[in-house]
Amino acid sequence: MTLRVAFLGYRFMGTAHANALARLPMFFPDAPETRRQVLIGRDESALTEAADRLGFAETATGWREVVDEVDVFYDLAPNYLHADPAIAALDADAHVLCEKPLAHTLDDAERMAAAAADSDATAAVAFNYRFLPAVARAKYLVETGELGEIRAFRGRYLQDWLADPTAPWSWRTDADLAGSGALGDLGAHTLDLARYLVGDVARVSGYTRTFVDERPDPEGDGTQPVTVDDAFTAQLAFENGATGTVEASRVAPGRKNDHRIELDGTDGALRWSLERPNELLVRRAGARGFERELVTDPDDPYVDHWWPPGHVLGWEHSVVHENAEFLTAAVAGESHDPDFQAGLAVQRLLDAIQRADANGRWIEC
Ligand code: SOE
Repeated sequence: MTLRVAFLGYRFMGTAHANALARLPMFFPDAPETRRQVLIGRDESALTEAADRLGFAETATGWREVVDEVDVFYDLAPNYLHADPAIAALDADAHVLCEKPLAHTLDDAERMAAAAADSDATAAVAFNYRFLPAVARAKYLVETGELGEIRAFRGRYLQDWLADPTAPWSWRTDADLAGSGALGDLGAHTLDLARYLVGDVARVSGYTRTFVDERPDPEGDGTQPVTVDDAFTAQLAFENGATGTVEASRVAPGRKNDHRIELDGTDGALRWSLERPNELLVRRAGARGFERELVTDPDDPYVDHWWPPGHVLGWEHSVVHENAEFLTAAVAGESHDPDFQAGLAVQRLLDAIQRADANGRWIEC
């Protein structure tokens, strides 16, 4: 059976997911077959150009009429457009992959998780960094006890595309449309990895800052207010007693897409950075320091699908792997990990960090 797929949205992540669907038959021949059926957007001429480029058969300017016509619905729209389309698609029994963060508000995330729990369809939230070979290997090292009991998580995600105060206003800088700034856009990924690798979080602190409070209006001569954070820091207290620190910024000069995580355990430690995505630095029991492990062997997660040993993989591949896992789970009638419950758990952390900041105290999660 060929799955009919619709995408809501066709910019960065629309291109990334269309690329993933195009790669699957070549590199993951066991993954379900898909047809890129309908591309949904508002601007008809941009939509037609994108549909041609991304390989979609049809276009539509509204999502309501499409959800009943497809088997799989990808919500790649701005955050405020996640809840209603995704819920309608699940109600129509379409499988849903929704970009992160799950929603722009905790209320919407709760509605989405409830709709997913009531539906037989598979609901996935796109925390794609889990599907990089090095991160999957880190999970394996934690689960097999190589690091011992995890005592500390450190994560940070830094970018600089808003460091320039003349960088334009967009939906990503507006709280009503995005929910939050660096916190939800970048921190959501890191918080998901914290939960994935260490476990549930019991309480958080939080500090958010907006350094540039208005930006040029891309459609006019004036400016628009910035109502989200440019940067945040937070402390996490995990339920298992581990400590955690998380930081993200979109105003960190020279940092293009610098996502790092570190774990300390009783028997070992590890460090990973997206700037060197194929390397894990691992300190094993008894060693003096960290050793560099290249995660590019055929027995490393996903690597056997691609090139001979040492022919490195990158960010793009994480999205291909994520799609292979999601579509396989959907056809098998199984849940995908991370699902909407995992998206909701991260949304609760985003909300708690904002409340911790507003109240100047730790918040129980
Ligand atoms: C923001 O700049 C962004 O595109 C995020 O939205 C993505 O989730 C991240 O992977 C890269 O940066």
